[in-house]
Amino acid sequence: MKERKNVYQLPAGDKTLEWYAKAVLEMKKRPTTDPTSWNYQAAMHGFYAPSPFWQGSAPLPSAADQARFWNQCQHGSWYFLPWHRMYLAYFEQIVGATIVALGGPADWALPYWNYSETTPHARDMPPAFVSPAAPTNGLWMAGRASNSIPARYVTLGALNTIPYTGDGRTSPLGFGGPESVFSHGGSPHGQLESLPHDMVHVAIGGAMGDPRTAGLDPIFWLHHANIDRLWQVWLNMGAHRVNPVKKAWLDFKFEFHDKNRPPVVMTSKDVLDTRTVLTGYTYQGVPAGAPVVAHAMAAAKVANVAEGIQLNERVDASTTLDVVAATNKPNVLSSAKTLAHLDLPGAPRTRLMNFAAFTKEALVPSKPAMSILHFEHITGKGVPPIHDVYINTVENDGNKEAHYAGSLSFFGVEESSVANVHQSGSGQHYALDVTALMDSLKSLPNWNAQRLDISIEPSKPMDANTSVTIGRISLYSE
Ligand SMILES: [Cu+2]
Repeated sequence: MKERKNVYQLPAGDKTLEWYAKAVLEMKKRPTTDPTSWNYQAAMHGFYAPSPFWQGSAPLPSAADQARFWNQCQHGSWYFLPWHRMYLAYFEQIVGATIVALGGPADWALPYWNYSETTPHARDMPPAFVSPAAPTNGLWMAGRASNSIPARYVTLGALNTIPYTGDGRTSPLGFGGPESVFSHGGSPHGQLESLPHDMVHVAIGGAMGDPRTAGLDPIFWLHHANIDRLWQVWLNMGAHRVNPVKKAWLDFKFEFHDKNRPPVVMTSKDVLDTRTVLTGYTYQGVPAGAPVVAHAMAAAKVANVAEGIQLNERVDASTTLDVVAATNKPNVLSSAKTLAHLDLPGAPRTRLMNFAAFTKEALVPSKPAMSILHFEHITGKGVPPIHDVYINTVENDGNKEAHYAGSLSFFGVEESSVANVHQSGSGQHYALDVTALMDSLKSLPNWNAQRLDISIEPSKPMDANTSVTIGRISLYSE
């Protein structure tokens, strides 16, 4: 059993990163046609020949091989977590075999980067990935935009999400993504995928900022190990946090290559327990095993304290939502803030009580109606900056942060804007749960029940090679 360790808690003199760096350089020597090469492994996530990051990668495998094994990454989908777990498992096996061939230890495991920790420098990329800044350092990557992630882009509110699936329209948003077919986008990203996953990609930028090049950056794999770890953390919190049980999720087959290169097949069912994925692994500090189910609030609180977040449960997975307002023209984003507004239908609706299920909770009449703000048909070019969304800042009450609704990463927007074998080209879709924010804004003196003002603000200037258009902004509510 391997243990994937916290990269910032590796003991002095530990060789995990040193061996990783050696293996990366070794895998980079292999031709792109070799499934165990650095390029081939990255291309399984995504490949885009015109990208500067892919220059010099020829000769390439046959078109048939590319169609079968490349561009497989699952985003905006309930397969996001299991697909990336499988992908990491075979990658770790291939790196491990490379390290053994180089004379290294047999128990190498991928470390994880927990950027959400409150320890100093947790949000800085581990130093070994930054310096020396030279191609001789297997962990360094040219073209990154930043080596540090702003705090608001690594928060873990996703762990509060109860249902695994959900699209924020017919149901609340899900932790792991909406039910979908084999997918590259188009449907809203799951809560964990939106934040912190997408944000970390775009905040680092460069190759990491685009799914078609992200796997080329050695930090990608430590980032995804952390996302994979958070899946287990979420399950361990219990209180109805469970994986899907539908056969469409459990049995869908994905193809990879193992360390000996032949194709192998895996399904979600094969990766439900990390201890039985290939030779098995656990995460340092995270109990593995069967998740606690049904109101395990004590365990949930312990897990939350460990992750440094507040518990704010929503167990109402059966809630249905309706669109209550939408914009009627697209919004083109720029380096200035973009203002849009929604005409609301009037007085806020209050949640209907189910007196058949008369509980302590039902005695509280003021539970706010769930409200989800959707950004649909997002198309664009390049790697645009993360944009922060505020509601009703026109009130200018001097407390802007109290109006913060969340952020939009646009991770993969260029790819989603073009129709191809995997997607329609109808663009991306993000959804922000604004239930608590709307509830607090309603208590402000200038609340207008007929109008919601939305401000979309770039976290840094847009450069000339990037663009984003949001086709429609809509509000769904109970
Ligand atoms: Cu990713």
